[in-house]
Amino acid sequence: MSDRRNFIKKTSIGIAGTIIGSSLYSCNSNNKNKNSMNSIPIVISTWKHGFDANEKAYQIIKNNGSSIDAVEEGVKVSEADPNCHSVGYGGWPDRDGNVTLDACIMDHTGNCGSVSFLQNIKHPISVARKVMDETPHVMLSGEGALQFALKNGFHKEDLLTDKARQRWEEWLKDEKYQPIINIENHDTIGLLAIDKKGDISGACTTSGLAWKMHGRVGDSPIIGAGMFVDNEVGGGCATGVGEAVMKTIGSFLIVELMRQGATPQQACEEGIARIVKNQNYKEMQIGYLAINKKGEHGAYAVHKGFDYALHQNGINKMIDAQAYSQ
Ligand code: SD4
Repeated sequence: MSDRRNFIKKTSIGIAGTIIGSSLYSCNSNNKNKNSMNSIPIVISTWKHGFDANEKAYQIIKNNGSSIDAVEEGVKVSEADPNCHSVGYGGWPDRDGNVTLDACIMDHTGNCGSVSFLQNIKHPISVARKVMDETPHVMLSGEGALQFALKNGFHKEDLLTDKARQRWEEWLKDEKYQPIINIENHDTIGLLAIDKKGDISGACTTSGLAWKMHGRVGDSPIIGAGMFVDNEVGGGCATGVGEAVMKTIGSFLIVELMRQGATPQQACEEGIARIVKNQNYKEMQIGYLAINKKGEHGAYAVHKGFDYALHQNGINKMIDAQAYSQ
């Protein structure tokens, strides 16, 4: 027992060192987000369209529903919205004109499911949920994910809207692949929720970066990169250039930092610090959200312009995240 105590003590000191170190990279390092309260239930999600997703998720929780149902139904609102250009129906396509979708979901027991490179299915998050609930696997991809979806009652649909097709045709004129900060990649939804019982779940769903190579998969369906929850600790989710998040396993990192005592805000700032340390952050946006078991939250981005929706104490509101680069 005393050995274990010593181990925990040493580990905490190690991690505290890491957090202090992060302030070298992150000039805005705060212990706590000024909008953070410790109260549950809570629903939090990325970007403006998160507002409507939060409404749906909170309704479910308010009516004594579970966080796993809340996160799935919440992000489905964005998946069905043709004006969300990085999620589901209406998403900008890859460089060959295909809308390809990535999604993952995780519940309070650590169970999770995911789909990647899925085409023609409007609600990839629900296919991910089916993978979680009804298969021995975590992740299905491409044609296999599509066949699984069709066998489970999902229908094929054309997800490329006229607007997305026009935008793609414009892009074809000079075929320049360069994600634009807060513009091309501003729509992925990551949503985290704690229900009345205190159980934490998360979901993340996207059509990925516009004009990506055909077959490219980002962070959003990767458990631990695009999203991760641990019911003892909290949850994290990511938006932005997925390659940067995958290289640092961002959401898992955030949850592990909170496990060792970081506040959600410190954890998000350290997540961004790990990215800006080694990567050309000037050209890309990444935003993180985190919640802990108490219902406190954190948010941080590489650049200004990342906002998120917070539903807590019965009020749903938009908040601008702080950023590393001013
Ligand atoms: C991706 N992370 O595919 C996603 C894109 C995104 O807001 O988050 N857009 O890399």
